[in-house]
This record gives sequence, structure tokens and C-alpha cells, in this order.
Amino acid sequence: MNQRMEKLLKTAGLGTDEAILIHKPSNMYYLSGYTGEGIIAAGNGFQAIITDFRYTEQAERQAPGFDVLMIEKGVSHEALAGRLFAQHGVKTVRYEDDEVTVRAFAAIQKAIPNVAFASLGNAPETIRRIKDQHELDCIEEACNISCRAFDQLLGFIKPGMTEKQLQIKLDFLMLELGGEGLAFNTIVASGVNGSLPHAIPSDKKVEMGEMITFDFGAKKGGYCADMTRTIALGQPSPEMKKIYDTVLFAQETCEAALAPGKVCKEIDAMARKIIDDAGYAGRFGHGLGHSVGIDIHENPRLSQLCEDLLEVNQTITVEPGIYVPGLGGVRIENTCAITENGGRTLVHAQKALLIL
Ligand SMILES: [Mn+2]
Repeated sequence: MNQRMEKLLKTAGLGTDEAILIHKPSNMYYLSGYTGEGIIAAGNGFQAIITDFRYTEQAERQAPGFDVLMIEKGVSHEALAGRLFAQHGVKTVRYEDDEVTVRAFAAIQKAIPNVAFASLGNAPETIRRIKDQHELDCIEEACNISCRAFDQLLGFIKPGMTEKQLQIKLDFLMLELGGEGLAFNTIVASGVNGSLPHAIPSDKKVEMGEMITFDFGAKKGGYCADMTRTIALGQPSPEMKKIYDTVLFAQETCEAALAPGKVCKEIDAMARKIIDDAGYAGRFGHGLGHSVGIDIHENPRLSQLCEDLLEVNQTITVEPGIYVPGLGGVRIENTCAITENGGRTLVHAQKALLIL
């Protein structure tokens, strides 16, 4: 059994007659290295990937140390898991009750009779909060690819191009420069569209005098990057300049405040106070940041509610924004790692206002 599986069974407090079922692809990848479809069934003394014909060879290559079981006609993944559990005298099955649908759970209960079911309680996500060096290296490399792509994009941006054209170019550059995929759908929001925090790139043309927000990230080794930059095309209006300066100040203040032992919601509050005091109360309607890993949004969160303490080798984004309908918006975001000495940004693109 590998280290992560051992840690999981320990974190979950798994009894000797208990077993786990993993359905979430991100947890399967974290625990085994396997990226295909299927489930993991494991307990004390056994761990198996249960999949179909398309993926058995892949699973054997990606997850040495796991038994690979292939489903047969009329025998579901869970029914195969049930056979395995019966062989090992399993009495209770812990499953991801935040992933399995009501309908799927009914089928699982039917396929695995004579056992009790209980929640796995996000034990995999709990151990995923702290990244090891390899994970941090993957995230940093994903950030480096994203930064290089953005740097090349800057020479490409011209008035009259559409948001969609800029998105396609940026996505292409991230893939060309070594990204194995995109961490999420790239956001490009220009001018008045900047007030939409999660704008979908449109056929709107970018014009002189507008700001453009890019929120994007490449993937590397299965891990995500997350960064946002807002640039100006020609001189921005005094109001937009003030908004930019306020967001930048909030971003830099909060990034400098990152340290192990800090309470997440207190860092969020620092950004909110800066933005409120500048006259933009209510115009920063999302959390300050989130952890990043195999999934783009992981815990902990820099939110108004999160009372978790930051810990060494967690990652966290710092991404304040101001959004004014009818005018536009600004967001600036770095992905950072928490070290003994404070936050270390993994994103090195310029944050000072860039005027093209
Ligand atoms: Mn983000």
C-alpha cells in the first residue's frame, strides 16, 4: 500500500472491518496516479482499481501496486468491489457522499448487500490540503507556463480584436508552451464586461481606453495554475486607474500577510477593508482566494467564513477584485505557496499596471 493510501486509511480512522470506495477522479489520481474512469476499492491489506476494458492497461501502467479488476457484462464496478469486500470480511463501506448521487447510491446498496455504509468525510481532501514538493513543483511549473504564455500574448493584443480571439491565442500559447491542458475555461473580459467576475469571452472587440482582465491557468502533471492580470489598452480613465490602484494595494497587502498560523477569514477581511475604505463597499462580492491543486478550487478558502489556519505547504490564491456594472472591473491574482517564512508567489508576471 502506498504512502498516500496508508495516510488516508489513518486519517479516515478506518477500522479493520471497514473499507473505502473512491469515485472522485481527483481523489483517484491523488491516491493512485490513475487518470481513467472507474473506482478505487480499498481496505486493510488490499487496494484495487476497478475499471472496464478500455482502461485496464492504462491503470496497470499508472498505478503499480494496485490490483486492476475489469468489470464483466452485467457485473457493475460496485458489484466487483462487493466481491472484494466479502473476501476481506468488510462490514462497513465508507464512500464519498458528496460525490455519489442518490440514484447511484441506491444502486451501490443493491450491489453490495449485507454491509453498512458511512461517509468518508472528505478524508482524501483533508490530506490533499498539504502539498508535497513534487506537487508544489507541478503547480509552480503550471504557473510558469501560464506566465510565459501571457508574456507572449501581450505582443499580440491589438485594438479591434475580440475577447474570443485573445482567449484562443492565450489557450493556444499555454498548450504550445508545455501545458497539458487548461485548469479551467479562460476568462477574458474587456471594458464594461470587466464587471462580470466570471465573464465568458465574447465577440466584443477590445478598444483603446479599456481595461482587459485575463483569468487563466495551465495544467502540468495533473496540477492547476491560477492567475489573473488586468491590463489597459491606452490610458485608462481616472476612475478605472483608482480601481486598479485599490485592487493592487489589496492584493499586495494580503499576499504579504500570508503566513502559517494566520486565520483565513482575517486575511479576507484585510482586502475587504481596503476596498470598502476606498469607496467600493459591496463591489467585491467573492472570496479573496482558495487553495489550488489537482482541482482548481480546493480548501482552505480565504473567505469571510473560513476559520482555518494557513499551514506550511498549502497553496492559496490572493485575488481581490472590484466590479462596477456599467463601468468595468479589475482583478489581480497570484497563486502562492505557504512557507515557514510567509507566502511565496508562484506567479511572477508583472502586477504594476501595464498600459499597451
Ligand atoms: Mn482563482
